[in-house]
Amino acid sequence: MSKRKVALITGVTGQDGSYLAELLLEKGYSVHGIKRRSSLFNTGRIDHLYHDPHESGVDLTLHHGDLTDSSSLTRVIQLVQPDEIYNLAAQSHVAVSFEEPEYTANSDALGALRILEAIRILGLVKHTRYYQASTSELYGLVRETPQTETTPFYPRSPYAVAKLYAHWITVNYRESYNLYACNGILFNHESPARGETFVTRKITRALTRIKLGMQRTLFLGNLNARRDWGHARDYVQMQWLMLQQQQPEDFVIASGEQHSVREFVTVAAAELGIDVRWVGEGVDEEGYDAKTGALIVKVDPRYFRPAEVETLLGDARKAKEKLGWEPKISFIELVREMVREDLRMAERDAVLMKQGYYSHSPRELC
Ligand code: NDP
Ligand code: GDR
Repeated sequence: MSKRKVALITGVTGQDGSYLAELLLEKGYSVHGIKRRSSLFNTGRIDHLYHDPHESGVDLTLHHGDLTDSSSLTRVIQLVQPDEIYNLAAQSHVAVSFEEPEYTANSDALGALRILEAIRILGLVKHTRYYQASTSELYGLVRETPQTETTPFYPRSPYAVAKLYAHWITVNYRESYNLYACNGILFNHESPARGETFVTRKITRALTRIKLGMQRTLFLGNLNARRDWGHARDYVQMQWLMLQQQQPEDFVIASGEQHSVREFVTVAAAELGIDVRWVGEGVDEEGYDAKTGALIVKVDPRYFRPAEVETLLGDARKAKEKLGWEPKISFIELVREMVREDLRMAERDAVLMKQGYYSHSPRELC
């Protein structure tokens, strides 16, 4: 009988970490995850996968660690001796990276280096395969459309610059030490588990609350930004596939379809029966409900970024041709699922509010 594979996921408590852990458990892996110490529970996305360690048959084991702390990373890697490491952990919010540039560099750039060095120093180069969560943000000020594996990079935020280092150090360890290491250049991917301050989730959460009368207005920044949005469930498949090949390579993962932030609002609102009309052209236009005339979307310049990535569109032909990968979940299905899940949560919150257990809707930042 072949030995069970062991995977280590950094960022297991995040959106992708939770979908990837689920996938690897389904495939029979023994899964280990690194989580940060937090003053509040931070395992909400993986609680359904987790068993009390005192129970038998535990498949998901969590370890405390941090990308900024080499000692914790080396300790966990030595203990776990993983066949595969998926480095998904990051300060992943682009706008926040302008406010915390040094921390972002430490975790997102040097964090990758720390893991690669741990693999090397522990003598695991021939044993362990490494996946780096690279990003379409590397293209930034885009030089060609659509973007492929050979499109030049031009990062536009401290986040993207940090990820550029992580991308190239991964290539460098592959070339220098013959490590099986891959970059997945993933375009935006969303789900009901998306963090609440990323624009898609911010929109579906706010519109469902507006629908139930719990919120009046959704404040957004650049409505004209265009993104290639896919579903996280499709994209973690590729993260795994990339580590199962003969030779390590980098791949673009994208849906090949582009929509603006404004379109996302319109589509999500339509799912809820809200008919959003836009006042005028340009970035300061605002959206109102055609039935009631109430202002639903208002532009707040606080959400503009010092340097913006206006447009991204990926070409995942290499992934399709070499790995047979294609996304299964369409844009409209993605929006529908996010709206449905947020509506369910808004309904639950509405009940709690009515009973006096919950009195305010948390402020949206980012
Ligand atoms: P999330 O923000 O949802 O998750 C990030 C994870 O990293 C969380 O588990 C977080 O822990 C953890 N983390 C943050 N900082 C540290 C640190 N210093 N040490 C250890 N863990 C840390 O991101 P996603 O799941 O959306 O993205 C996964 C990865 O893919 C990220 O690296 C992101 O930059 C990258 N990426 C994402 C894309 C997307 O569209 N989603 C597209 C391209 C790349 P906690 O839960 O405690 O906050
Ligand atoms: P992004 O995602 O920066 O592409 O990074 P985000 O959803 O934050 O922004 C997408 C676009 O929407 C515009 N926008 C707003 N964004 C936020 N967050 N809040 C707003 O109110 C708002 N209004 C307009 C933004 O300006 C931007 O143009 C995500 C992250 O997951 C990264 O980790 C990942 O690498 C990239 O996707 C690919």
